[in-house]
Amino acid sequence: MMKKVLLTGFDPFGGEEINPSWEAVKRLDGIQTENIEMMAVQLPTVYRESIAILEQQIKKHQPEIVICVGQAGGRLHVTPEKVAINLDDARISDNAGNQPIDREIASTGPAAYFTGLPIKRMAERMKENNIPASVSYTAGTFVCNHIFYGLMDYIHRTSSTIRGGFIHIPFIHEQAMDKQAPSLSLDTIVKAIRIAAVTAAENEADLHIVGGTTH
Ligand code: PCA
Repeated sequence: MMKKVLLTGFDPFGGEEINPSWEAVKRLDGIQTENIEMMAVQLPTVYRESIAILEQQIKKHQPEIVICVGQAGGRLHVTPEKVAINLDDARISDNAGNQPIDREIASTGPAAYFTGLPIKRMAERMKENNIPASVSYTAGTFVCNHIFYGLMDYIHRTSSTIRGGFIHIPFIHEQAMDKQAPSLSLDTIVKAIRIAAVTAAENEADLHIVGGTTH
């Protein structure tokens, strides 16, 4: 059976002209491959409004799987995230000028949610395809963690069968020309997200393999 995978990317923030998360997911919009059908929507890098739009888009598209993607400039790897925390703590303003400090996302929600996606398996498949990838255990406290928490909270609140998660990606080469920062090609990131979507559709359970970090 064909599974619908809703992909989201963000608009540019923090002085960047593009956001590779949107550049990548928009290339997968409308593509059918290996029993999945992908659709892509752009979210604003804005606290709260991003969650409202995500909820509307979930109701509209009725996906089985939701994978939100965001830029993590400075990271070396494509990093599927393990955990979303119930905290907004902004180092910079979002695209609407909001800069919440030590704010709960959901006053009745738990401190954290774990992803519903098989993230170790996703990272393994990416590595088998020559893409540097590893699981991350922090999505930060900016809008990416916020959308990840909002997604997981929506799934829990509505007792939905949707499986959801989040992937952070590095800069793409075009963004790294004027800075000293690691980057991957847009093609590589598009491939990584396609692998993530197919892997999530094919597997509910994660691999029980060594991962983690020591710091
Ligand atoms: N990255 C930011 C928010 C939007 C994006 O692409 C983050 O990591 O929080």
